[in-house]
Amino acid sequence: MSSTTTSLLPRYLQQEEILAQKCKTLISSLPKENGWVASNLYKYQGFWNTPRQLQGIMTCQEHFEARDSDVFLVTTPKSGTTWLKAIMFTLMNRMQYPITQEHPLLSKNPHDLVPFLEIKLYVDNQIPDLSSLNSPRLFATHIPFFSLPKSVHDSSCKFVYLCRNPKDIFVSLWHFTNKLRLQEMGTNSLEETFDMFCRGVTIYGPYWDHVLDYWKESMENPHKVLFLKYEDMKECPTDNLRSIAEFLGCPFSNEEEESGMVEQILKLCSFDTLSNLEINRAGKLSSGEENKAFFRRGEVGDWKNHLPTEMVEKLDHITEQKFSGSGLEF
Ligand code: PAP
Repeated sequence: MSSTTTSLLPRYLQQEEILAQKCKTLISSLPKENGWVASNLYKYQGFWNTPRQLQGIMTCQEHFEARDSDVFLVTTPKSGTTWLKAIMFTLMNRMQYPITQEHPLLSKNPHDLVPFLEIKLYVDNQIPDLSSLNSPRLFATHIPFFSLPKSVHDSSCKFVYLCRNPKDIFVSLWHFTNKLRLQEMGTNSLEETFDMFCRGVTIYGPYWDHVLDYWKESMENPHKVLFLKYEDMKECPTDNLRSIAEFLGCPFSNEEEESGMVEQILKLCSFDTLSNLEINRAGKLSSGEENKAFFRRGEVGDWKNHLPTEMVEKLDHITEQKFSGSGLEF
């Protein structure tokens, strides 16, 4: 693709051409597969990445300086990142931004309020100055546990990890990536992408390895990693929100409980509220993705409407095998 054509593409579709030489050299030696959207995927430290994402991980591994008070919201893609970003932003900033008509979530997409480290702050070789941010700083990331910057491992920061049933993740990711493809690229077939998902070849995949590394850490260090499931959040959002608040050391006071703050936060962050806002119906992220692509159905079990029995059996079998003995199940 020529550089003129490349510059007309949304940032998320830009490929190897825009990388710094250091990253180009590295990826030339890495295992490679076709990507789901446009670019290739490269396997780095055991996980698959697009070129931009990989460069962002490397830059952030080199330059990010953690603080003990930092909070990381971690997910594997399509686990409910957008929802959890909305919830944690609202929770942690509830003094500064009470729930009024002026609340930032009403005019900004959650991805613009809680930036991803590797695909926003450190993307495209940027090295942001994050030193002036007030503590506790809230960052999001999809980076696998063992690829996190060393300063993060050396600090006593906290992680809230959200995972989701792999069948719903796969269906959500299949829809999402097809939406991001340009019309002339056509859509990926369910079969082809299913095969890749099962082989672990998906952004930040293998899914199971991502989840397991954080799960094990949460078992060993429950004060460091709070491990949540999308399905539990849907079933009992109030309990989960209270757990997040306690884990982060900002539990709801009696007055807040009595004023109905827990319910108000959940209503503001609900799929219905967020997906119907103008900003999320018509806006775009700076990287070019349409905000509405992050709001599809927001339900548990939509896989039943998409996956034939053989796919369900195969995915269940892989999940049972991978999670066997870990205590984690769906
Ligand atoms: P990301 O990891 O790429 O940022 P993420 O937000 O995890 O994406 O995935 C979007 C999924 O969360 C979508 O699921 P679906 O395809 O099964 O519908 C989206 O609908 C769902 N989602 C977005 N916002 C909410 C919300 N407020 N409540 C519940 N689910 C939500």
